[in-house]
Amino acid sequence: MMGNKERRAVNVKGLLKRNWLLIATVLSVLIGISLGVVVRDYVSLSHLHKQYFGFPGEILMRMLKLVILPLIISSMITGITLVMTIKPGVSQEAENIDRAGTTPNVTTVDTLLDLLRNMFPENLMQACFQQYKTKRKELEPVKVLINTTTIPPLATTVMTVVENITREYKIVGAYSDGINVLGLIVFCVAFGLVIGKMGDKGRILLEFFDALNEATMKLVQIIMCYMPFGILFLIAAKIIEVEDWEIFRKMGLYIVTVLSGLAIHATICLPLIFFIIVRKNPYTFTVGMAQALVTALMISSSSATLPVTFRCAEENNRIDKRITRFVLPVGATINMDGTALYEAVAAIFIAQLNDYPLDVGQIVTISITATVASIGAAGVPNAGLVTMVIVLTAVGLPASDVTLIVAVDWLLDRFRTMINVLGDAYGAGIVQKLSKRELERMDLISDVDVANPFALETTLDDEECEKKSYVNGGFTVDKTDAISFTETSQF
Ligand code: 7O9
Repeated sequence: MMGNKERRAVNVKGLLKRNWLLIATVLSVLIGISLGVVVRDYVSLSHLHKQYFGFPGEILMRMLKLVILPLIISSMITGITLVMTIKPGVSQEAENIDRAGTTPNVTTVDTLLDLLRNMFPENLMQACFQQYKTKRKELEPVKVLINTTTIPPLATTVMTVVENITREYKIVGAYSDGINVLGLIVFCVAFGLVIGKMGDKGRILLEFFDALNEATMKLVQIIMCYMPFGILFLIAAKIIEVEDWEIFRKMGLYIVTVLSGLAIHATICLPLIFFIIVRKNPYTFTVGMAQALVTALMISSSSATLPVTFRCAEENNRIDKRITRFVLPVGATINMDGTALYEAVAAIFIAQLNDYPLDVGQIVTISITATVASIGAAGVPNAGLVTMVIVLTAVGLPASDVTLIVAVDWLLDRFRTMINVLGDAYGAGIVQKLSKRELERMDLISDVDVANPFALETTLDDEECEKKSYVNGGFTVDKTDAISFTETSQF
């Protein structure tokens, strides 16, 4: 018999073993902060040396970004077989898309058109590293004759010439740096659907992308071992780099407001939606995502966190690969709860600074534009500033006021990214629940279904099964029992 003490020791050991990466990451954050503070206070580094100091962190970012492309391409192509059957009426953002009114601002029109243009890239290779962005060029001002009046006694004609009444612009297209994610996603969805329809001929491509996905995930596993070290230097370098700490005191209330909003969203709103639909403990789910959340907080990019999000969702929260492969990349691209919330709070803050009273209509406008802007952000080069300007101009606030919040943006970016990642993960959990039937149906017919080559684990409960025996992937399963089986790939 094992004593209580021994059992506890084994428990702790098991806990450490299972969560060593998470523990190492959290420790590295703490060490990084201390190292940063010490170096900042006691060592005077030149600007150049500060940049050298952040080198190990830079390598981490490069490695994470490296795997994004093969990861999303292979995921999207192999994971979309469910697109036809799922009706993803999940996120609250989706409702807002329909209601989004037009804003009178001209750059908003261009931004929206760019979004559509980017969905159809003219060159697939180029889409891997460049996006299209409209630039406007003003043409020579035109003098326009607007009024001709004849004064009767003199019979003279007076002409009023108004200068610059019509400003003419022309659109000059240009490409700028950044992955055209929307374009790639649209292409991969179409490509995946076509492969799925091709039957036997498409099988080789499906196998290819599936193998690519597996291989990429293996790489991610290796990269994650380097993560604690990289994060340590990433955070230390950031602390050394920031010069103006006073600003945090001045903007304290604003920071607290944004953080409280994000906290309420993460601990009440999202878990509530999750619980209502999935009927499982949302906080266990959040704990399962911990590694991804810490990563997001440290690197402030939900796309670079994507590889880690995949691992947490699949390994800890047991979300089906067919769901994560579709939902997570799309989520990382368009579902940014944290960003939407942040932009709305920022706009209201700026209005208050300007003593600009906002009525209910304007606050609704801010919420809707902030949501739409956050959905489109990934399709817009220099998105951070551009989307904020769109929100401000929508209610008539001066766009130049974004400079007021830029100083603390890097800090808030970390937190809103964390919420963005959490929102994506919850989305995947909810979609999994909503498409349970479709998943099970696909499992049953997978013998004849070419488009479902993945090894997966599924639990069927008896009320949802028809009462007859069937054969599946070499297993004979009696459906009258509650069964849990692992189905092997048919390839
Ligand atoms: C935040 F799907 C992927 F992984 F391929 C993918 C690749 C790139 C998805 C998105 C992107 C991308 O470029 N996204 C992007 C996001 C581009 C510009 C701005 C933002 C907004 O970022 C958030 C914010 O600033 O609030 C936040 N930092 O979630 O990453």
